[in-house]
Amino acid sequence: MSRLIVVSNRVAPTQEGRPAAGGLAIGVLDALKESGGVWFGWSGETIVEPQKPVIDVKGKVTYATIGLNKRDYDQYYRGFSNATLWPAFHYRTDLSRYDRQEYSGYLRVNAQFARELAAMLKPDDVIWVHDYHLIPFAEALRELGVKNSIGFFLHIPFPAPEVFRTVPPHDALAKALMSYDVIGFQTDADVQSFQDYITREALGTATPTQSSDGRPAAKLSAYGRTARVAAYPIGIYPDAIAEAAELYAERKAATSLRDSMRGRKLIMSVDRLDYSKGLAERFLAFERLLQTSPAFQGQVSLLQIAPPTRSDVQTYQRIRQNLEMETGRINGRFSQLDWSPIRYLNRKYERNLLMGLFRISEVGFVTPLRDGMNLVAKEYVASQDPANPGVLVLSQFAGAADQMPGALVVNPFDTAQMAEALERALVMPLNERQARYRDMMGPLRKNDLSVWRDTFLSDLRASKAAGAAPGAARPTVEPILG
Ligand code: GDG
Repeated sequence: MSRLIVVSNRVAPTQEGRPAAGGLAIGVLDALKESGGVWFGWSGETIVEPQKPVIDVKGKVTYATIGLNKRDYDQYYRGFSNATLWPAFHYRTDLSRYDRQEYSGYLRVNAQFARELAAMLKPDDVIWVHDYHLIPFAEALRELGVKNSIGFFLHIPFPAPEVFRTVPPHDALAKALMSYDVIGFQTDADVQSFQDYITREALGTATPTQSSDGRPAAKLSAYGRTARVAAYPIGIYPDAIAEAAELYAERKAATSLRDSMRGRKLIMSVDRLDYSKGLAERFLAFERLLQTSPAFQGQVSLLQIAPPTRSDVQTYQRIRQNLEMETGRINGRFSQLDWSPIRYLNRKYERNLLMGLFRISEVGFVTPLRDGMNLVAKEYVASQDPANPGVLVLSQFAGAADQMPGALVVNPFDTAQMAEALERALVMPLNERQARYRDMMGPLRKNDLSVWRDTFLSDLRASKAAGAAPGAARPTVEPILG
């Protein structure tokens, strides 16, 4: 089998089993180990002197990581990726800013990464690029003469064309995406949005076709290029999570939380501290529950774990201040001498422990305003005790909503509806909770993380057989994006 080259902004920790290694890292690593290959990306470090990629070989997998200088970090990562694309793709056009210099930096880093990777490629390598930081990566490789199959998976939503058009270089970004052979999205709605842009704005064409496993896909043509697009909803390994949850629910950290609840019920949320996750709206819904159904006062707490991310981006500092204020206000309003309604923990926890905490909580409250998929929703369900499962309250704007038929689905902009769903979840009879849990575990097992990875990779490998001519991966021209 040809080698797999994975390219992502951050490369997962090279030591397996470390708490930081999330599901995605594990899923991608399995594939790399099977076929052998390279994982290439930013090291997470900012550097002063330019450097070549640092190579770390572990068995069949080579990790190649490269530092970014301060200007590249500011323009490519903090700027265009996280202050333009991330908010716009999550429908927060009010928070999305555009700066030409940052966009140039974004193109420059993509071109630099492409040059470094091109030097490492073999002609039949299959390249899988991840996420919004790297949209122009294939185009930059093609400009260097690379002819290998290149696929792209977008982990975040692809917005409706009207919203995408608010990003000034939308046309260049869509054209760059069309340099990939296969473009994968989380949901059918994301595929449709991209297809709508290509057919309506770029005046391209879309022909229905099928994925290698018979699922619907489309062949898009525009800008003189052709690409296949389809939805590949990312999954988890539910049985491994269930096992970890069972074990960690009995560890000291989880049992002391349970003891501290003294028979009260627990609603639990875990999110990176991000405005797309709807934390403030969620706190308001919980406040409303306490206000409209006072019997719950003193009887239920909301545990919100929110590790900070991108804390040097200004909008992230503002959301943190706002949440601290809301927590203080709500706790000040309702706390009793021996009970406070919200426990807000602004730090990271070991992943397995989170699964244990999910297991001992009665409600999983997952209400992003927009989310590509949302793995926490899936992890919450997989962590439950089948004999006494908790209830998932889930936003209709998470990609996961399509796949979680047993969830209480809510609109995160409707505070009253969220409060009602919380109440319903807190009093739901055991037989209904069990039925809802079973309705979700079946699909979670059937579409686990290996299905996501294998269907994407088999479509990518098939795309080569279907047309793209294999060629030498030798740089033939200088990149124009210097
Ligand atoms: C992007 C898209 C899409 C959370 N806190 C801690 C911790 N986590 C883990 C969770 C979960 C992961 O991080 C978060 O994944 P999500 O899917 O919920 O959200 P994003 O980080 O925004 O991910 C999203 C995803 O990519 C995959 O395609 O689903 O839509 O936005 O696994 O458990 N892990 C540890 N400590 C924490 O405190 N170790």
